[in-house]
Amino acid sequence: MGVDDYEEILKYYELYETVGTGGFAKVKLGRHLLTGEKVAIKIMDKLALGDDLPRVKTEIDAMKNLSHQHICRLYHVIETSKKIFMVLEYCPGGELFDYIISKDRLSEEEARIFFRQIVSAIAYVHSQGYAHRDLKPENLLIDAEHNLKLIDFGLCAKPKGGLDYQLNTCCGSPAYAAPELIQGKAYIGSEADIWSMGVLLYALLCGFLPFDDEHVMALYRKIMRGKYEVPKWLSASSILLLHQMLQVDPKKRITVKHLLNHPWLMQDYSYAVQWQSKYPWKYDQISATYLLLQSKKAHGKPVRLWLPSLAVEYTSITPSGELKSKKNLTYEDVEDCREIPCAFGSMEFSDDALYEESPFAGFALYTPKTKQHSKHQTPLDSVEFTPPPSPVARRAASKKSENKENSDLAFTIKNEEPFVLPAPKTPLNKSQKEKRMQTTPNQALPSTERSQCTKDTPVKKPTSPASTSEMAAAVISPERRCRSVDMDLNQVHTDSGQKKKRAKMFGSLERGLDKMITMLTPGKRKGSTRDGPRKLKAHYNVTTTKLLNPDHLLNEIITILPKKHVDYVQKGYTLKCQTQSDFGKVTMQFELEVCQLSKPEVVGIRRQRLKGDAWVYKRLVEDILSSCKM
Ligand code: 6BB
Repeated sequence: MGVDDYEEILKYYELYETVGTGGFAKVKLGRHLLTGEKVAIKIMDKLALGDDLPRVKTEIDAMKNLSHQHICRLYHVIETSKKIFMVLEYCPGGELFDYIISKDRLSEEEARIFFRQIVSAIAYVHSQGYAHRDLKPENLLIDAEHNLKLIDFGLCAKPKGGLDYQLNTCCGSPAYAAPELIQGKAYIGSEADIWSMGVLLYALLCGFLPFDDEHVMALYRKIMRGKYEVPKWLSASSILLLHQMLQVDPKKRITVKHLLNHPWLMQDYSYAVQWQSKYPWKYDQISATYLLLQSKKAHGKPVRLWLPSLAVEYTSITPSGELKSKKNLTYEDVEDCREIPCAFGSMEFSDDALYEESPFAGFALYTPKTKQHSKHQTPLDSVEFTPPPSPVARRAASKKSENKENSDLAFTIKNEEPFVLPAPKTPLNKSQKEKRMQTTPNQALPSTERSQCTKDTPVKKPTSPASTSEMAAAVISPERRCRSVDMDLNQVHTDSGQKKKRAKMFGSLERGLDKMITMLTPGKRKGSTRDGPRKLKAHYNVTTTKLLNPDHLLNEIITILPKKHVDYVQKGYTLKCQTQSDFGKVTMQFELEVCQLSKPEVVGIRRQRLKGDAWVYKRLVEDILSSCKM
């Protein structure tokens, strides 16, 4: 894959680790340069998509039309000659599926909180004429506020005559598919969604599926019979609701309208499920700015923010959308302006000097150092336009004139002349700069991770720049912003891995050299065994043990994995695991990481599924962990 494809996304975002790999897409975490906001970026390779390309178009079209508090937001779509990038809302809580299995099952009260949000999302989706057709706990993510966000609209349908029109395509995951759908009959999309929601509610309340079988035909027979086990812990009202949703005859199935104020959903609530979008368009300063910029763009004018008299005042937008200006700038104010987007006029000061290491979803990245503000100053933290986290943003803004047709939003200033940014207080000499180049920011990752940008994201070997201009180019080069941690199959501990290993020996040699450079370069090595395991907080993806020695646990897991036919790559205390079918197809990818917990000071195991069937993964990980002495 060419450099150009990633260069386009790297103009606006920093890329971090992969959190998911599907059949044709991979999801990476990222950060929007201008705002510093975290995002998820779905990356698809057009060639690999093949016949699935229309599915991506369906998803993008649907997500552009749907805007709801329980639907994952689509912020940006970038298409290059080879790739499609979808920039999506960041949901650090991961999948609802993992949350359920971490707790075995949810209490009725907790299931109700989540299920009301699912009903809200689906009532809205149906009101817009869509059926989702792939509802399952893997497609519901948990955001930072512990709210659910529906994802994956690739299989959704919007029948031309409305949702009452029948559909024919059999799609979705078999375990959640309605009986009429698997029989190949014409079906109504909204009715099929209600069935899937019944299976989902059952999974929330029971921690396992109502219809399950290793063999698809046997599974289909169970679904068509519609008989499921009723565990003793289910309340009478839960049993009734499940019965109303899991009706084999779609015409007897409850509708979403009747779910909104169903007694089970109303228990402990005084109001029906609110399904209307809470993201209405506001007619305030921010919306006006957005609409006016959009109109400028439509008229072929450069898309810029016009900040009047910037030399003597700077303007910011408060959280309420008000414009705030600060007159009579002092030298310190100008210093502060380095950190607001409108002021990126210079590459004079050292970019690296502003950055320090901070944890990001378990991996290292760089955020601007917080500046100390004297009492009389407005702290920039309170300003809506907070500093973008990267030198790249500054370059993007200073390159504004080159970028006219491509820029969605390029900030500029009206009068740049008097607005000269101060040089760094202690300018770095060339050798100091070069040192920084070698040690930051990529340094914070284990060497193999750094070198593994190669798989999808091209990596240039960092060479010592000869001049300051080369230096600037190196500072903003894409590879420095790609901290991918993709699995390196060259190192997989397996027979099939051995063959690939030989085939890619030269790549490995190069990586070995890289490793050595890292070892000889002072600096932090996250995830390296010498540093010990990472300290993590108790989280639902972390299983606690009674053990105190992380190395014992790591060795224990390493001995178990081959017995369970799991191949792995070890990176410090992280085991990147995968299973393969008899034909060598990768069926599942997941990570197991031995970590240190505090209070109680015990060793834990973090697990994360990257690819493969969620329930098969659950059984496998349970099997591995129960085989370990812990
Ligand atoms: C998304 C996301 C958004 O992820 C494998 C598939 C949004 C993922 C996320 C996360 C963990 C930590 C931080 C953020 C839209 N479509 C797909 C998405 C799919 C993967 C989820 C995890 N399992 N935030 N995050 F998942």
